[in-house]
Amino acid sequence: MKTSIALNQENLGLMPSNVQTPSYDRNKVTTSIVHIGVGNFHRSHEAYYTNELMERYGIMDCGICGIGLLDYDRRIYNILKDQDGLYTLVIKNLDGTRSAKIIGSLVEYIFAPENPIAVIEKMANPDIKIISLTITEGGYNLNEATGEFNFSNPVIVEDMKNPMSPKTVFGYLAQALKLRKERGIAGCTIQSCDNIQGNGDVAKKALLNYVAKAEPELQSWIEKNVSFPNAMVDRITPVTVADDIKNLQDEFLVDDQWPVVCEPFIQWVIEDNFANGRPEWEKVGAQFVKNVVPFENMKLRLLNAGHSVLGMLGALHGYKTIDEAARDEDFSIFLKAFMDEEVTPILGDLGDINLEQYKQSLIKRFQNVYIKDIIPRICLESSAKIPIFLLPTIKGQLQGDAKIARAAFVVAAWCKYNDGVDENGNSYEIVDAMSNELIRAAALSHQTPIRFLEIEAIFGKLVSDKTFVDAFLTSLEMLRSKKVKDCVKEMNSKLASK
Ligand code: CS2
Repeated sequence: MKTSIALNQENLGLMPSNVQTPSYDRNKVTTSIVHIGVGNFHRSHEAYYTNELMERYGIMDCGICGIGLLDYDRRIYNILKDQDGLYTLVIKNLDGTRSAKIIGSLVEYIFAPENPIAVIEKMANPDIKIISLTITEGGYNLNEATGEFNFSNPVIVEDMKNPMSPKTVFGYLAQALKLRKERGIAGCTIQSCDNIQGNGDVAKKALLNYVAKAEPELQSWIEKNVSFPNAMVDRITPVTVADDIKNLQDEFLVDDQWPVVCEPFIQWVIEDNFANGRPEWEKVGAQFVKNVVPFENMKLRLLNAGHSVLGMLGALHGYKTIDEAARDEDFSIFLKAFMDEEVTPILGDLGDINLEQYKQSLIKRFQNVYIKDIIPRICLESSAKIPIFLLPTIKGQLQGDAKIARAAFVVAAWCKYNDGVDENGNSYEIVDAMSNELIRAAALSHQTPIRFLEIEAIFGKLVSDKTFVDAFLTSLEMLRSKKVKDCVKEMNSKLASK
């Protein structure tokens, strides 16, 4: 048996021919992007697009410096240090074939807890034109229902007290932008790559809220010199599991401690609003448009919400992965009807987009058996996801023809999900910043079902909408007396005739 080759710069030349390696000289790459949150998604998406620019067009001035803000990031920091910033992207096609590509665009990495000043200085460096973010849906620290910045968050309190050793993205951005202002350096773009409606607007709002209290004299400078483009980002990127590491060693002889696996599909639609220039990502497939709203609506409310539908129903049933749930006929009928009857009516004018084709392609993507996207990844942090992915659909529908039965059923399934045990009696952990509140509300809902909807930070005023509340209560009662699959079958046949 051939031995696998440790991934690092020196060994790139030893990689077998079925592994694509950077053909450009990484020493010539200069850094103009700082990225906060180097998780799997950043590595399958922005870093991939940027690598393609280097590889196919020899554009070398868009290297990325990754930043790890959290103690949790220590592992990726150590691995990337060992591997000279290199990692493998394994693309898993629908027909079961895979390709392995080593990505070289990540050329620096700073672990913030060890060196906060280096991070601030890097972000303030005049060569840096873009600070991009994947800090998750919940990372913007805004209350979902009120939209207000949460100043009582203990890490925010700490950042206000110790501005030179920040812990949060807002603390870092404020200090770095302050330096740029003081030193007369041009502004930059803060580019959110998170799954949020108006992600640029949200990033701007959160930062300006923070700055208004922490560094008030910086506010107007930011408004004049920093831009926050909105964008829709898409590529299904599951959690890396031990088998992925082993398969990469067996099939491609690459010994990578943390490769990334993903689907072949990729999309990035960006508002062309960059304060200090940008890479020509359009050369490698990104779309620059004036208005990203239709694309965001479509993606968040169909793909991401579709994931939540399959995730919640699948978790109760005891499925482990999204493809299992998506290949369950009852669930897929339910999902398609949810998309057609409850989401499509509120999407409005999508211009040239062929929506039917998009929905069909989503179902195929969900069913990709090679992706093995685990259901716990989809269900984690639902308190930050559901208000973005699903509740806008309910609110939109309530103003129109009010078809919300399936969406309300998913909210009820989420309530039941927070009991922490599936229908086979297997328990699982609720991974969520609001887990205590969710678990408590779900427990109370056994006696008084509406308690779940009383979590104001999530549902806001929806608790007083009778149509929604009735639909939720009917669903929860059904889910607590029957198996989820039987409920779904019943809903499929009952609602089909309407
Ligand atoms: C998922 C997303 O986290 C989730 O719930 O829906 O991570 C999804 O896989 C990506 O947005 C795909 O682009």
